[in-house]
Amino acid sequence: MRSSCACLMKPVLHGYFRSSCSWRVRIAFALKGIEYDQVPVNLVKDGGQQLTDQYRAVNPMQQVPAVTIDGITLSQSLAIIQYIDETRPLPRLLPVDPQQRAQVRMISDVIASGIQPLQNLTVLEKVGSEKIQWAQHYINKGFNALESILKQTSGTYCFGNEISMADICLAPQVYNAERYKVDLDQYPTIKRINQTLMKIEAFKVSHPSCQPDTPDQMKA
Ligand SMILES: N[C@@H](CCC(=O)N[C@@H](CS)C(=O)NCC(=O)O)C(=O)O
Repeated sequence: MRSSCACLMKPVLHGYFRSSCSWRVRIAFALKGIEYDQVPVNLVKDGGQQLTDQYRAVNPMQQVPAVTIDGITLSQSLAIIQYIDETRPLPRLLPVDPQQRAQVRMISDVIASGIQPLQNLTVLEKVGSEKIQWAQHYINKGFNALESILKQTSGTYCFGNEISMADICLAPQVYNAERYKVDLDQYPTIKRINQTLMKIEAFKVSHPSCQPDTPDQMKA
């Protein structure tokens, strides 16, 4: 149930500076010019603060991000971004045309469902000593598909010449790829779009290197 009072409160993002899914939400807030508060959830400290009973009450999946907004708490970055887009319409993060909208969702899902979950902390812990090779393998597999999709759909950005949810997913995934030393020269379209995105203020201010919980040694 939404109350008008809740709509006046700043959204609260439960996130982690280095989490690519949290960065997606930070980019969306920045593009929309929405002020929000951050509650850091350290995914590694004390065995992982996402695993506490207190945080489980916020997000039963025990992952970040979660956002409290307009009196409700949402998890799942794409659901959060689409809620923000539907309730704070400009600038639009998804096209109006149903076919174009579906293509933006398709690109976003290739990343959010097909690539990112395979580098999740809990997954990599199960993989054990081969974790770097595992992460590289699945990022390369996903980027091969993504590169061929983007060759068809991209202009300046992932879908034509407007920034969309697809770009919001792309930049954090490229950040993860760099972290796992994936050779991005194999993916010229992904690399080109990412270089363009990295010059945009909303992507810069939301970057993992400059968040309230970024450790000093990783601050830009
Ligand atoms: N589908 C979820 C995925 C969320 C997710 O995987 N979050 C990661 C950080 S990017 C996490 O909290 N990992 C904690 C863990 O693996 O324990 C979303 O898009 O929000």
